Amino acid sequence: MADTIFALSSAAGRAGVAVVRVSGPRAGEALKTLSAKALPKPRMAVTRQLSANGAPIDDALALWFQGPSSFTGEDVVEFHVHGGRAILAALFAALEGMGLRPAEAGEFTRRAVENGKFDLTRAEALADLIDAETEGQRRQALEQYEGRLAALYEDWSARLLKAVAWGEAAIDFADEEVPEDCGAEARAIAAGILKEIQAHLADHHRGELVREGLYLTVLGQPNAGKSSLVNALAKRDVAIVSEQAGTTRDVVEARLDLGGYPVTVADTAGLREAAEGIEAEGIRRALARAEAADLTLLVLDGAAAEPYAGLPEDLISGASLTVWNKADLAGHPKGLAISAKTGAGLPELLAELTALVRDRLQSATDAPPLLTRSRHRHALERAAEALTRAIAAPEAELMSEDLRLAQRELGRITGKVDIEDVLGVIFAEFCIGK
Ligand SMILES: Nc1nc2c(ncn2[C@@H]2O[C@H](COP(=O)(O)OP(=O)(O)OP(=O)(O)O)[C@@H](O)[C@H]2O)c(=O)[nH]1
Ligand SMILES: [Mg+2]
Repeated sequence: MADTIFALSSAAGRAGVAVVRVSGPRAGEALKTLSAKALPKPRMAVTRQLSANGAPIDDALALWFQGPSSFTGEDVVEFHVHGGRAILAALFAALEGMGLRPAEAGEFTRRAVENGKFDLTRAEALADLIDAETEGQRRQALEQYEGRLAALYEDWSARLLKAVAWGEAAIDFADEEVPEDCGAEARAIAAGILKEIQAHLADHHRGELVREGLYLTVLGQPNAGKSSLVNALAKRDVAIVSEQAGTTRDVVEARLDLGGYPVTVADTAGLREAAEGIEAEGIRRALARAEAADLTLLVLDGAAAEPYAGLPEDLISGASLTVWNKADLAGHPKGLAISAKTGAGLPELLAELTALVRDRLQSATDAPPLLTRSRHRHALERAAEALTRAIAAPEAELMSEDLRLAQRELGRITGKVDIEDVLGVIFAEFCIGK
């Protein structure tokens, strides 16, 4: 039997209220002992004075969740105490004194998964929801937490189970009279699922990028105003600005929220040919960043005599967006004219950047849920490989083996791999009296 664990579930530090969660078979006993009263009705908030060995700890709000109707599926108690360090220390000491154990990271959610409260994709979504910094991340995480991704994978899994069952039948009853061609049925189902998995994989990593954020690299000649622009976009002084050409050497990063999506913008060293030493290393880093970036923003000096001098041709033509800076100086605004100094044109630039980011990351509201983790991607890739082999397999045995493999990979994503399921479907669907 599981032991009983406890942890501070709200953020650490001084706060108005702190929530301490207790989960496990002795959770109810903890509440009874500390409050010296009987358990309240489940899910009803009550006030209780908590004390240990006759010494009061705090006046708390207490909630009793009788398993399995709780977050973890076990008996759970929540103490809402005043959020002071000494109160928490006293409460934790009392709980430990009763033989309860501090929880490990993620242990409540892990127990919830183990008790079938949710699958792994929903547990991961919970982590994403807590980490979400932008609207787009929050929406995606919430959608996954509500089980849309789990439903998609479980649908494939359920259909694949039928294919596995047909495959088993093709082996078991190869020499007998069975009405359908079991092998062909299995292949047809596998082909249908394979097509859907391939479409799901061909998503340009949108869901993963929403979680992790896009990388935007700012490039241009020395003194073009790249650092000034990055500071203006970040609304704080992240990079040093000076009239000296070659000021920025290292890559300097700032996080932006563009249209609800996270973007890491990188300021880089100005590009010029006659650079040496540290500056040359800075340029090497700038070019490496440009290579790895999802988007590049080319900043040209609109007041310069030769605004393109020293810039590699492929960076000029390959830039996601080009802006002409120092519009306040130059009397000849070209293209998208901005001034990092006065702020002129920045709203237009932000709108253009946001459109680029949305174009990469946004999906239609009625679109199927996106793949959000490389863990899922790897499992789906292996499932697709197994399905491809299964469809082409010359013998029922080989086909079946690969169908099972694909099934196991899907089961890995949701955390449900169970051979009993296969047997259940075989008996339910075929009704062959054996
Ligand atoms: N008038 C005017 N000056 C600007 C503008 N943007 C930047 N500057 C000035 O141009 C000079 C260079 O700006 P930085 O932002 O350091 O340029 P950079 O591209 O980061 O330069 P490096 O780091 O050397 O590659 C500074 O003196 C800025 O004040 C602008 O829009 N208008
Ligand atoms: Mg700079």
